[in-house]
Formats: sequence, structure tokens, C-alpha cells
Amino acid sequence: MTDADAVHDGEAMSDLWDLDDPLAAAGLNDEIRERLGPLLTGDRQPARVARIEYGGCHLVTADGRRPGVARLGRTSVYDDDRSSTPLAVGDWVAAEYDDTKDRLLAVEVMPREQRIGRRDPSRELLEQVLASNCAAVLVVHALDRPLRPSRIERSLVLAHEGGVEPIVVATKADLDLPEEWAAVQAEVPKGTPVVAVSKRDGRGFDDLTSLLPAGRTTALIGESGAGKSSIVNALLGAEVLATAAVRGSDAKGRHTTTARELVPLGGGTCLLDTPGTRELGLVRDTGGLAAAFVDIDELAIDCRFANCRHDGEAGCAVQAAIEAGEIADARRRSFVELRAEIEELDEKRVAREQRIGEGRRPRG
Ligand SMILES: Nc1nc2c(ncn2[C@@H]2O[C@H](COP(=O)(O)OP(=O)(O)OP(=O)(O)O)[C@@H](O)[C@H]2O)c(=O)[nH]1
Ligand SMILES: [Mg+2]
Ligand SMILES: [Zn+2]
Repeated sequence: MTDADAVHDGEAMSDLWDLDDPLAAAGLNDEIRERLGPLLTGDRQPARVARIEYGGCHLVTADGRRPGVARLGRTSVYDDDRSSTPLAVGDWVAAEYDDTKDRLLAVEVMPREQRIGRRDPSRELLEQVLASNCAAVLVVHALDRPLRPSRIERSLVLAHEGGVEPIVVATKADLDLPEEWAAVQAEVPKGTPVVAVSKRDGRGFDDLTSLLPAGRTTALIGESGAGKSSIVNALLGAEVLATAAVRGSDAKGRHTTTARELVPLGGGTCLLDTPGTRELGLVRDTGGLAAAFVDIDELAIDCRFANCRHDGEAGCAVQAAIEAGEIADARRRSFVELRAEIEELDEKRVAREQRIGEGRRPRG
């Protein structure tokens, strides 16, 4: 496929939501109705954020996909959650028309059930939510490019940290790259599904379809050119999202997808496509690290010291397992590296709170 094949997706996306019951297609169910209920006072109606662009957003309402604007001044939820993104694609909101009756305002956000949040690239102590209210996430990697060390492990930590079930997807399996496929599998602990797919020959998509949580939303994350939008199109059975060829020289993507976008598959099952992300900084750890490294976490029970850091201590069961060839040292190194990244940020956060406590101006 060449750039010339890239289609513009704005209008096609609106058509996708031209359904009898768009809210049901967006995944509205009894549970969400109950959580949204208290926010729906007066003339407010339920809506889901389908896309956010500079200057506005698109909301799925009972009438289909409509342009909207965020007006979150009066929200309570948002106030409690200032360290995060005010409005994210996938959010369920209470919406109302403004006085002119032609513009929809998102006025209050339902507390997020799950989220994929990375470190905000411009403000490191803030979390930037890439996808909200997604039960699962496809961690997408193309086999035709180098796998940067711990890239997949990092994505798994982010997923678990947001309460999201990760599914690892290796794309371009038609290119027949067994070593690259082995490298991907090596970063995936047991219990986490990993599938290889090909848009060219169709392999893997039945498996992938059966892994998607029905009636819920599955987000896609990965570098530009990984094949995320191609997966969405394959699962939709239609070329709705724009895709474009990667650069021949280094297989780098061209940042074809420019906005996060919610796509209905039917029956309330949705996909949430995102633009390629190179940076996936970790924000904090409240259990995501252990979940992404269950192998290390289980071995740690047998370490001599309860607070063993698996980094050269005597009687370390992780080290013993490496020497016995049961797990790769690369696994341990990734774990230590990702933990260090989180700890560094925790220290900065503490220092920032101290500065605020002393009445000084916070930085970052
Ligand atoms: N050979 C092969 N090429 C694929 C496959 N899947 C996707 N591609 C190609 O990979 C390129 C990038 O695919 P996209 O779907 O645009 O990638 P993306 O992850 O959405 O990229 P961004 O939107 O930039 O983040 C396109 O040229 C696709 O045709 C596959 O299974 N096999
Ligand atoms: Mg894309
Ligand atoms: Zn240890």
C-alpha cells in the first residue's frame, strides 16, 4: 500500500455511528447507566467521547456521532483527578446542548473504570490518558522492525496499572521472521495472550477476535507503522481507517493516524485506535509491575530477604532461577530498569509535595 491509498477517515467515521442505537454500539450497558445516572441531571444526556481534536471533540449520543466541546468547569470528578487528563477518548460523559441548541457540551465525566495512561511527555508528573474505559488493550508490534528492549514489558506494566487486560499482537507475520517472533514472546509472561497476525494472508485474526472482550472496548497501542489501524480495518472488515506504508529504509511509520478514535464493531464491542507512540513513560506503580512480571513476583517469595531487589543480593531466588536457565536475565534486567524509572518519578513527586508544603511554587 502506498500513501496514495490513504483514505481520509472523518466522514467515514460518522457513517459508522449512523445506527439505530449508537449508545448501545458504544457499549452503554446497565452498569454504565448506573454509574452515569447521578451525573444526568436536568437536560443532560449520556454520551461517549469518540474522538478529540484541537478545539473540540466528537461525542456519540443517542442521535449518532456529533461535534461537541468540553465544558468541564462544574465537574466534581475532574476536581478529584487533576493529575490526569480532563477528557479522554472513551470517557462516558453527561452532555447538554448550549443555549444556541446546536452545540453539545460535555459537562461532567464519569469516573474512569480503566485507562491506559502514560507519563505526559511535556509534564512528567502528570498522567496522559491515551484511552479510557477499555477492558483490554492490544499491545501491537510489527515484526519487521527492531524490538526496543523492554518495550512490550513497559506496555504491559501500563496496561496492568490501568486495570486493563493486555493482549500482545505481533503484526506482519507473513514476512516470516521467526527470530523476531521469538523475541516478542520472550517479553510476554505466561497468562498473557500473544498472537501473530497478518493482514496479507489473514492468519491470526480468528484467534484475535475470540480474545476481544464482547460488549467492551479494546484499545490499541504501539509505534507508528506497527499496523494498528490495519488491525482495526481487518476486524471491521472494511478499510475505514487510513493506513500508510512505512519507510522502506528503516520500517519507520509516518504517523498516519493523528487522533484517538473509537470504532464500533457491533454489540457494544468497540476498538479504540491511537496514533503511534514512541514514548511510553511509566507514571507510578500500584501493582502493575508485579502483574507484568508475574514470573519474577512468584520467584521472589523464595528470596532470602523479604525486601530483596533481585539485583545482586545473597540468596536471591530470581538469580538462582536465571542460573538454572529457568528465566532469562533480560527479564530481570527489564524489571530492575522499569522499577528504577518509577522510583525516580516517585522521588520527584515527593520532592514536589514537599515544596508545596513549604509554600514554594511547585515545578513540573
Ligand atoms: N506485510 C504486511 N504489512 C502490513 C500488515 N499490517 C499492516 N501492514 C502495513 O504496515 C503499514 C502501516 O500500517 P498502519 O496500520 O497504518 O500502522 P499504524 O500502527 O496504524 O501506524 P500509525 O497510524 O502511524 O500509528 C501499512 O503499509 C500496512 O499496509 C501485515 O500484516 N503484513
Ligand atoms: Mg494508524
Ligand atoms: Zn531476589
